[in-house]
Amino acid sequence: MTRPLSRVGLPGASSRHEITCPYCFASVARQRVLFRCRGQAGRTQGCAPVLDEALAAYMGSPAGASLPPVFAASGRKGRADCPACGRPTGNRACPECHNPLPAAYCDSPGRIVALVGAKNAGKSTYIAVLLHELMNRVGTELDASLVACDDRTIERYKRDFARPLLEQRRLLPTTASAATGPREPLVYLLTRTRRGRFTRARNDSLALVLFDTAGEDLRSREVTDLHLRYLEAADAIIFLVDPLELPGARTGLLDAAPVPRVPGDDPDSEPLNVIARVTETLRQRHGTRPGEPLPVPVAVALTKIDALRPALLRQSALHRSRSGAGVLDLDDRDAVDEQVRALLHEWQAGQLDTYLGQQYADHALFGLSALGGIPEGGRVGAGGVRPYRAEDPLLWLLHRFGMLDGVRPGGS
Ligand SMILES: Nc1nc2c(ncn2[C@@H]2O[C@H](COP(=O)(O)OP(=O)(O)OP(=O)(O)O)[C@@H](O)[C@H]2O)c(=O)[nH]1
Ligand SMILES: [Mg+2]
Ligand SMILES: [Zn+2]
Ligand SMILES: [Zn+2]
Repeated sequence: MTRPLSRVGLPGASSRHEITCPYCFASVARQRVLFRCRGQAGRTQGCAPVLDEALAAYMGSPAGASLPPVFAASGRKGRADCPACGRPTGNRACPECHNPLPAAYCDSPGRIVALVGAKNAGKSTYIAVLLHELMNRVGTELDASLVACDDRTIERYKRDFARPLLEQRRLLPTTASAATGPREPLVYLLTRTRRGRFTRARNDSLALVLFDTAGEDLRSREVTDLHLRYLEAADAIIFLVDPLELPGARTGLLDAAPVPRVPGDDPDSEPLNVIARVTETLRQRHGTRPGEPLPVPVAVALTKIDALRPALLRQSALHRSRSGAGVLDLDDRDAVDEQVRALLHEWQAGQLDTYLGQQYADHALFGLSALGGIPEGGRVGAGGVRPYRAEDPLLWLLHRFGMLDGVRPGGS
């Protein structure tokens, strides 16, 4: 049983009547979602595959786009009979791009999380590690399963993220601009079992859509059309900031850390300018007046904190491991938020915090490390990938989405 989540104050979340396609980000009325014939299987008769032109256009090639036909039908309980062959089907497809919309996605509120940050901020590495954490340690802790919604997501996660980084321990290549070819989001269904003391266990589901943007594409105002739609559809934003890019952080870095850029080198890639461009895009969609804060929650995370001198972290909240098990520890949250704010100000990057406070109704600061150590020679450091607090931004967002309780262990 899935329960509709409360959507109080959360914009963009698909309403009861509309869903946002996680592939083309079109907003479509539920009754417009198409069905796709199940085709021939074994000895049962069904429609033969034909070239699906809308899908081929989306994928940029006819390869893999020959499938049994789609058709419109009102459908009952998510099923309809194919008008051509009469076989019942429960397979759904987006009316715009014809990508499969898994039943679970149609039934659960989809939350599109936009992951943005300058070139080299650590976005791709973060996606690889965050998903792995959710499928393993953090998933267990939350009593949650993370399941890919389609085969392409499984394949792409393995090929582009898990195999190179986690198995072969090679750093990921720079993400190619979306202008060079179609790029697809990774679509997962996160299902949490919640056990009340006196109530029956209940499952809450959330479709999690992650899109790995190329920092390159966020440098200019001419963002691609797909990016624009992705940002416009976002229900939450994770904004990654590389502390090595903050000139003021230089003195706080380990000697082994790469030398930070010269300030003013490439103003387009400065964190503040990247977030300002994203913010402008969001403003157009939400139609807010300039002084009015945007309602989309923004998690701002300093990446690569393994490169900071231990002295900086010793007294710090960031130094502790998160204690919560299946809950969001709000005391810890406040302490980390304060700590990162102090670091930003110390590094003359307080502007970033001030700007976010002015533009967004709800932003929170984080510090994390996806790799857990400084890489060497294009490879992950000797100890392997040892993420640290990588899940924090997502836990906060789950809390915001009403899927994770917040507690104050201090009891206030
Ligand atoms: N020390 C340390 N370095 C990291 C970490 N994560 C990423 N890096 C370094 O940052 C580099 C860039 O990481 P990516 O994940 O490719 O960055 P990106 O934001 O996807 O970059 P683009 O695709 O160009 O936009 C990596 O090659 C690593 O050298 C981390 O947790 N710790
Ligand atoms: Mg990348
Ligand atoms: Zn058919
Ligand atoms: Zn679509």
